[in-house]
Amino acid sequence: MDGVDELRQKYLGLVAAAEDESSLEKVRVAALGKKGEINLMLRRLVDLDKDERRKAGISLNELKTEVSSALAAKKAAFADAALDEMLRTEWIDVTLPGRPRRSGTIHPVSQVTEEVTAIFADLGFEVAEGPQIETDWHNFDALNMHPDHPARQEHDTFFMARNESDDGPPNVLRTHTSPVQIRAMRERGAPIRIIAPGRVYRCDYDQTHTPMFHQVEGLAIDRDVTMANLKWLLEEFCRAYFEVDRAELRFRASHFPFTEPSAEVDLRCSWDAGQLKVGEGDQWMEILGSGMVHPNVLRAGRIEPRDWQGFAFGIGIDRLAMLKYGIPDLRNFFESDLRWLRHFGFAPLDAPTLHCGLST
Ligand code: 2NL
Repeated sequence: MDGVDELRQKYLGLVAAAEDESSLEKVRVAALGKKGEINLMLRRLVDLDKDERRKAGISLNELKTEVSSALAAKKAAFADAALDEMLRTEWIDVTLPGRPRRSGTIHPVSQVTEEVTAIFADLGFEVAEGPQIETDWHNFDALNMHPDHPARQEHDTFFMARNESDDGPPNVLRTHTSPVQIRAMRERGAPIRIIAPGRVYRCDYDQTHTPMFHQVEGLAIDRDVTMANLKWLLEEFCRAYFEVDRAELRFRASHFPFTEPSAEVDLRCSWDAGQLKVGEGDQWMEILGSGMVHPNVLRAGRIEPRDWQGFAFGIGIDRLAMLKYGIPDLRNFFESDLRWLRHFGFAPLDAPTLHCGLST
């Protein structure tokens, strides 16, 4: 049969010349496809006589095999080249230093909560936690604030929605962390030394009030705890928190329903050019409220007032943060402005401790 050699030359040439997989596929179809040239020739074998047909059949099948394997080899070469190209371009140098990536920062409120916790932990206080949605009883009655007590109105309480079927007063968003301490007294009994830091809620919004803010309360109950112990403790706290050698406090008579007697506590300081200095100067700055726990509150905590006594105090965390870190406006605290967070935030891995430094 004529033309087999020409076909061989033609298709081996085309395979060799193919520059990519799609042109190679076109060559395959032209040669070996159903209507490809080699198949057409195979079909024409019927026109030949027996001897010719046998010889031509053999050589056409050889041609077919030869072109097929040339196609397969070329295809494999393309795949190898593609892999080489990938290995050449898609590599990474694992010895390069990491790219500096902007990470988040610790919010001043979190930072100060950690600082306060570290200081009181060092002074022997455990951290207590409790629910932010409280019963009316835990938030008010147990703290010697009866339903018609005037201080209840001052608390600007957020009330929870109530099911029709419930009777009794609705639950509230806690207006202070005192209910945490009520729960702790009832669960653990006396003696007890705890602080309760956390979110509290009051329906109030202006330059110095946000509807959610942060408080840390402290409670120490034992046989013979007095306000002298309280004053020492708070001075130690102020020295540690403001990172100064000296802190002087002044107790001013006050009134809270849950303490008797009660004192508001002022810290000696000076303000020079908007800069706060603690432990010197002739100004006084109110920083917290405190007192001896009212007997009714001890009883609500299932602690017998004839056997036990103790002090309690409450500090605003947000204001502590503003004072120490020179943050001017409380409202920015909860606006989630990334520029503010980056400016006033703290490095994520610098946990405040007394031995490594609270704020450095
Ligand atoms: C303030 C006043 C205060 C307390 C909180 C308290 C808690 C229990 C019993 C008695 Cl369980 N007292 N807490 C006592 C006095 C004052 O906070 O002006 N805080 C910013």
